[in-house]
Amino acid sequence: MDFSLTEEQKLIQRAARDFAQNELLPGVIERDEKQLFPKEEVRKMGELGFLGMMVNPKYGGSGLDTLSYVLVMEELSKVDASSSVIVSVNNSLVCWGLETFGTESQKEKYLKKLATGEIIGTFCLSEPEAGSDATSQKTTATDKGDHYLLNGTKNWITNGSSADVHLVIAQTDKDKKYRGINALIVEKGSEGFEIGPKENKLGIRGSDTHSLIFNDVKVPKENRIGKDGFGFKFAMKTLAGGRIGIASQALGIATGAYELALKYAQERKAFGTEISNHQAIAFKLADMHTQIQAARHLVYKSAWDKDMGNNYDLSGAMAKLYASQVAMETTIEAVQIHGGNGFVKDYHVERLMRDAKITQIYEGTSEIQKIVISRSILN
Ligand code: COS
Repeated sequence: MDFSLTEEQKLIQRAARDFAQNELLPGVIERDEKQLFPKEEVRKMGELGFLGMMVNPKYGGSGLDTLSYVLVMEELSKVDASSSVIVSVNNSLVCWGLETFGTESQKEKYLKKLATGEIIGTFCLSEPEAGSDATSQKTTATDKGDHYLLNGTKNWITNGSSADVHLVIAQTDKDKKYRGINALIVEKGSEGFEIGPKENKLGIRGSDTHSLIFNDVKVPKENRIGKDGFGFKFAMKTLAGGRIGIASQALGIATGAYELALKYAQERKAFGTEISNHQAIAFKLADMHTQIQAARHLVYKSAWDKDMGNNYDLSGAMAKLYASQVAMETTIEAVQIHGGNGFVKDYHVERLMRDAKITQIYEGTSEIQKIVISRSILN
């Protein structure tokens, strides 16, 4: 058992840390306040290879392992979870899904641009009435011979207005239930495709979250991913890896808040000494550090499972469940340690606390992770 990072992984971690500190930190409060999409920052992350980290270099990717991707997610998320969710969706859901299950021509046409960050993508599964209950798709993809006719609405779509490529899950044959669901590649600008208003969110406010509306959108058959009826399995398999990305985002948020709290506690004085000398604060720091380390082991283990070719449904679900809980608890404590300053935007911890909440919700709520985990241990 070897817990050390390779030299290459350390270099990648350092590059992400520097980028987060130098490029993401300066504008992060303003982007959060005004809900500004980090367009320029995303372009730079594309140049650094962060948008197609695990994609084979022949399709424009960086060809790295999942652990390297996790390390980058962790560093970006310490500072700016809005930027890291863009990275996570593009890498884990869009690029991975296309590279693993797409045809050669789909990879040539879409993956190359997505992996370099020339364009970004979305993953459209959730609907007004199908979030956790993902088999209940109301969006339809009616088979018209050489194309599908897509109708319906998708909700809470990350990168909604900024993406050029959308992976849309829709029901083709209702009688076949989840075996009649397909995954289709839909291009921005297709006739009948409309972007709904931007959501005004509690956290990750720099990422653009929209509803996407499809009215008789013609999608060529060659844009279907996998065989007819593969769409639900495509979504499940893709989300299993996505959960490792969100787990690493949660880990980064927790670590970012902890590091700020640790520094603050060693500077701020009360009752004649730094507050870190008070056991009430020191014990909080001890708990935060321990929980974060435990979360880190779960997250890295799930990445390792994926890289080793092991099944990672269980380890990814456990990593997401636990890391997101740690993110929530740690950020609340970080605000508490900061006292009045914690309630003020300039100190960053209140934003991290707001950002943490979504990690318990998207790409499968904590309750869904418990379904996945309990089914796995009971079967
Ligand atoms: N990998 C591959 N296949 C999977 C899978 C996985 N991780 N999870 C489920 N499947 C397959 C099952 O094997 C089954 O196919 P077969 O009958 O051919 O074996 C099919 O998918 C249906 O699975 P199941 O019967 O378990 O479906 P349920 O309706 O009971 O739902 C959960 C299972 C709850 C786990 C699923 O609906 C889920 O993950 N929901 C949350 C979705 C989500 O994350 N939403 C957030 C939106 S994205 S931000």
